[in-house]
Amino acid sequence: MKVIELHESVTASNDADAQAMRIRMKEQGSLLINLMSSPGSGKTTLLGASIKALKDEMKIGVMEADIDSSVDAERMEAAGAESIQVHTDGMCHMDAGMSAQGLASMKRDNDLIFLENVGNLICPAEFDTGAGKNVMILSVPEGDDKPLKYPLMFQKSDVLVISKIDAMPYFNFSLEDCRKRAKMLNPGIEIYPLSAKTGDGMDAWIAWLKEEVRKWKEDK
Ligand SMILES: Nc1nc2c(ncn2[C@@H]2O[C@H](COP(=O)(O)OP(=O)(O)OP(=O)(O)O)[C@@H](O)[C@H]2O)c(=O)[nH]1
Ligand SMILES: [Mg+2]
Repeated sequence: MKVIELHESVTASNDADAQAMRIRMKEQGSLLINLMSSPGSGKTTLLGASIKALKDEMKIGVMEADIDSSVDAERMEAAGAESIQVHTDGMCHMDAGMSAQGLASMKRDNDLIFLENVGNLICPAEFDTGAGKNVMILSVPEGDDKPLKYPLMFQKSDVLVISKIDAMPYFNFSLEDCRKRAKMLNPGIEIYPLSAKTGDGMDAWIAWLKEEVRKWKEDK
């Protein structure tokens, strides 16, 4: 398992670096998806199920960003993706320079690359990683009020995945209230409620991924 120790980017121009990276990734035909959420909301589980559904149709890479350990990267490699683990030197987010350092160590041109960002709903939203799409996950046990408390994350995301919907009977979670609150902050946000455990709602999410990879390659 490849583990890369990252250091904070020296450049002050993160937005420019991120834009340059998006252009490079477009030329290469690799769609980078930045996946953000609280710790334990189900990022790695969703990635495992997505890799299983897509690995016969496209090459998939995963960059796992954590403060320590390589358990998630090992799970992704076992699922069939090219997988690298990056350690963020204690930092609670990834930025464009850090993503570029991680991507440089991938050995093949993947069609789809997931960056599993460090688990929290605050700092990752503040830094453009150079990804083509930003996806956030909110799990049912976290509560439907989170758009009110962490607005920036909802504003920066193209897609909101509401995960663990199989747990809905045990929590006071209103899909409708959550949807309204997220749309108020970001009218264009697409919302996919699903359970990676039961497979409920997975088809729509997988269809979105396929379509985005197709568009990313086509609009070159
Ligand atoms: N009931 C239920 N549990 C789930 C689902 N998806 C994930 N889990 C459980 O949630 C816990 C955390 O899942 P992970 O996929 O490791 O979450 P993560 O967001 O990658 O966690 P970090 O990387 O530590 O931030 C595990 O116990 C999973 O089995 C789901 O759809 N339903
Ligand atoms: Mg994880």
